[in-house]
Amino acid sequence: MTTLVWSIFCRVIDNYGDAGVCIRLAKDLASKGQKIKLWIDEPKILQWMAPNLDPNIEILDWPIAPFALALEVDVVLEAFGCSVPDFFQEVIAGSISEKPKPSRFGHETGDSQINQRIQWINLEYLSAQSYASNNHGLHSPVLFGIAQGAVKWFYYPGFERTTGGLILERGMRQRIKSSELTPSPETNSFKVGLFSYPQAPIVELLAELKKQNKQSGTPCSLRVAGGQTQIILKKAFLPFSQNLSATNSEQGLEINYLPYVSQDEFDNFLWSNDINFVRGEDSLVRAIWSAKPWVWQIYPQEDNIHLEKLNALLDLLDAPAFVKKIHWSWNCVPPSGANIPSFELNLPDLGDQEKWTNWQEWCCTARSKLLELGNLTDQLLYFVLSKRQKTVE
Ligand code: TRH
Repeated sequence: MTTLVWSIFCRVIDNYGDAGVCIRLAKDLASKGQKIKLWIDEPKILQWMAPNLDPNIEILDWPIAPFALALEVDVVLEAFGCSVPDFFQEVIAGSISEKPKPSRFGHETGDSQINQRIQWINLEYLSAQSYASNNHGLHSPVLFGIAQGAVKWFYYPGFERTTGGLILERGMRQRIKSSELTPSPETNSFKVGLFSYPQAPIVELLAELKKQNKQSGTPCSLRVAGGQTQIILKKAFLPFSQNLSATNSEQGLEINYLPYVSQDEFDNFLWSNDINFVRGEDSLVRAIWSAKPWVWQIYPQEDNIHLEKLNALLDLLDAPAFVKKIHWSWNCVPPSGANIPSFELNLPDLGDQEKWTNWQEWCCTARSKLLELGNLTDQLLYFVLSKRQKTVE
């Protein structure tokens, strides 16, 4: 495989997803022999998210690191429309050359074609909506500004063959295969992984777990990933412990607060739970690969447009009606944020084996379907190499 030098640009906006996706992509590209320069405006995040990086990945503090370091570059990838600095746009535009256009018979025609040696890619947000398929792989010529004359390609991750697919990092297929051969041992507790936005009905989830524990006698353990949810939960848990004057575990509901951990440990966490509440983009994909029943909280947007994105995924993966209902409950914002009598999380009863098996089987089917898409990284590499062949060779 040709080794290319990639400059990946990432701006951490308000969460960890942008960095999470970029670092996953960087790691997977590096595992395929690619050389990566990751320009990131909050490199501190990587201390916990991605310690011990491959030496083929260089982390550069954007915009502090001198751009001149970046003159050696074959691919510029801007994540989620983060706009590469002017300096890079100039470098990209500088890589454009005009070549005589050969005819079908090999001789020159007198016409010329524009060649851009540096491939400029915009990696888009993940969506199951049709625009991902419709726009994937399209290019847009830059009509004015420093990069005038250059071409930018739009790369859409997605859940269909007509998109760029999902990152399926090295070793994941093997991990999935082994898990299918040796199903996880039966335990007598119910482990719930929680990684959510503050808008999630967390108090209701607590109430639900308490109810389920009372009905089934199964001890429940809520394992909360690092972030704001922990603060909310600590406050929310107080009324429970005061009313019941008992310790957490005596109540059959244990709450564990996790520190921020590396992506590898985060993935192990998802694989070790019986159900995962995940959010955003990257943790959703990792939960899908684990095939433990998952509930996705989508990044909330104005006018509820995010709900269209949520439904597009549930429809595309043919989610059972009860799984859709749970998603709708989990994604609605309760007016007061407190216990609302009419609010139902709609989780199946722990004793309802049939429903849990249905859910589990649906997760496995969805995973198998998505595994068929192949790996986003391989497709991206192929995409870049084919565009490059047309321009460089
Ligand atoms: O943090 P997120 O909510 O990110 C979101 C989404 O990407 C969304 O699409 C975007 O618009 C918004 O950011 C700005 O959730 P996500 O996508 O699951 O990313 C979390 C990343 O953090 C993921 O790579 C896993 C990683 N992580 C760890 O590695 N360790 C941890 O302890 C935790 C809590 C997270």
